[in-house]
Amino acid sequence: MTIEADPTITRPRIFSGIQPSGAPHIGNDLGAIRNYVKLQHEYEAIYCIVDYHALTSLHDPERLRRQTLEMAAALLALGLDPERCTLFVQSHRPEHTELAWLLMTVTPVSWLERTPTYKEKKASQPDDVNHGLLTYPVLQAADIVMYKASLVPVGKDQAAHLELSREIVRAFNARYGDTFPEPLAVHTESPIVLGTDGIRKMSKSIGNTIDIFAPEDVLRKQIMSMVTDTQRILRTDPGRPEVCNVCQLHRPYSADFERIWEGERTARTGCVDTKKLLLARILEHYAEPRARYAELMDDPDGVDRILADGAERIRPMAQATMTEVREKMGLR
Ligand code: AQP
Repeated sequence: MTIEADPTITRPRIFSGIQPSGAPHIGNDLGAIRNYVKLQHEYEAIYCIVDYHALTSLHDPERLRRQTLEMAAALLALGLDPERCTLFVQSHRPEHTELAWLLMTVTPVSWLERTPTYKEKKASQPDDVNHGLLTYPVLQAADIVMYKASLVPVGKDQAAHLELSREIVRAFNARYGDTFPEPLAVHTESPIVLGTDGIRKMSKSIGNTIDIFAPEDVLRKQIMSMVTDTQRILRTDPGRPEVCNVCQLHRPYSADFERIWEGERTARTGCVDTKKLLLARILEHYAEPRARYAELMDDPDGVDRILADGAERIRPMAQATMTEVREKMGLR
């Protein structure tokens, strides 16, 4: 079935999930969240804070509760509009875990064992290789197909997971008949944002982030500690903006980034100047969201209401999918 064939779908649907790992960093925003905001105007957009996924690594109940609130407040502060999109918490729609179980029965274990993230997590938390780490991509596939989403705005780091979702959809459709569309990833112009080390992707677990909602002194420390062009030793050495992560980050935040790059190339400006300017531009860019985030964090009940409304709004879609899937799989 193509998504156009479903009469309940008026605009193509998109879905994306984000872990409640606290307030987001600029990699989350540049790689995914700014697409969430943009696409809510063009699509029927559903966004989910994936707390079940977070349980595979986070076992502190208070922290999980707080971080879920922080992520919700952050997404709203960055521009998600509950009138234009649906924002909800994964565990508020228990259909997700039921569908994940059903999809597991069409997913060979070998597909899951070869997932790069599973291998990375096994190495990074060797004392906690829980079953959820292995089946994480199946739950992710369930999240997406529950709403028959055709597009998934994500960063490039999610490419392998999305490909696996497509394989799971193909396996299900082949066994039980056309049911789910194969989801396609949509990327922003910055699909992989490098961290402050300038080498690895910006990531909370690595600790190389620039945190959008952190106090100004923390942001200053994060930006001033960034690794620049390692071949530029002296202040008078010409810089190479193509390889300097500070220069690269000016591109999304500074309309005059070419002038800034020229300053680096000619050694008119030094790395410290370029970092200070980046801090100023990032603070300017996020001034409104930062103020709005503080307001939302002061009103947790208001945020909870938005999340509860979201979960309720999509209940009929989730239930319709489960009825169809149970029927097709032969469950009475
Ligand atoms: N560095 C990045 N560049 C581009 N996109 C990124 N995303 C994450 N990091 C980058 C995208 O942000 C969305 C949410 O990702 P997530 O749910 O994995 O959130 P996170 O746990 O906060 O992201 P981290 O910090 O990257 O997680 P860990 O520490 O687990 O490595 C996704 O669409 C992702 O692609």
